[in-house]
Amino acid sequence: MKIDVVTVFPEYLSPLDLSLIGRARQRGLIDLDVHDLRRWTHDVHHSVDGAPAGGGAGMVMKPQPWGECLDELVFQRQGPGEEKPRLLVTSPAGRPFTQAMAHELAAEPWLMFACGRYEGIDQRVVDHASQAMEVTEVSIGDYVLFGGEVAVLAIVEAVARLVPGVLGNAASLDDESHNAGLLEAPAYTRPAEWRGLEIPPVLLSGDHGKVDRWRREQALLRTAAARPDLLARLEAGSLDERDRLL
Ligand code: 6GU
Repeated sequence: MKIDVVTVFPEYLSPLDLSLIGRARQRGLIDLDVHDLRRWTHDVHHSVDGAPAGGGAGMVMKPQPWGECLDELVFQRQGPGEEKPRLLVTSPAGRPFTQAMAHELAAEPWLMFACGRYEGIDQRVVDHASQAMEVTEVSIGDYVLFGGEVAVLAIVEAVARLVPGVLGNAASLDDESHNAGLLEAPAYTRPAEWRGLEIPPVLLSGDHGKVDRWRREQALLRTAAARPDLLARLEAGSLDERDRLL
């Protein structure tokens, strides 16, 4: 998978060199480039922002550097018949990023992230790019960040671990979908007793049926406590008879 990230703070993306993502890059599973938007400015101050039309606080990113950036990275790089990237524009006003969207993005051959800063990017950048490629404005949650860089770190990590070969143990992905729509049960590892607290004995019983049942109950209890919205959204029929007895 090819990933391009365009930002005014390239060093903000340096964690992508580390750990599992860094290893996936070294192994050629992910081809990731980070670009400095200021490369496509022409004035001495390398300015990328301007006052909002209509007035108001903050600054808006100018369309010109983004336009020239996309011209170079997308249109001039494209051979005949080649695919275009899926463009993701970070914005607190975007579509909420979810595990379902992570799966959707993991199936794309080429992702390009445009990190918005200040009060966002001139809307014409999205409107113009939409004429040539699929553009999705995306948010990672209902809170406001200074810019999209941290959002891109989160999204790239969630997507990369779904790319075949990136995760060492593919079984952990199966486990996740098995638990679809519920939070995970709590996890423990030895010692069996630590500071007077015990691992729930069922987990040490060796009875896999009982362990599965216990995990299912814990997942339901945790979800009801922390995310009642998720329980309400569970597909009809996904709760079985024994769940109903809880
Ligand atoms: Cl993608 N960008 C910004 N600036 N704030 C956010 C966000 C994105 N997602 C949640 N808050």
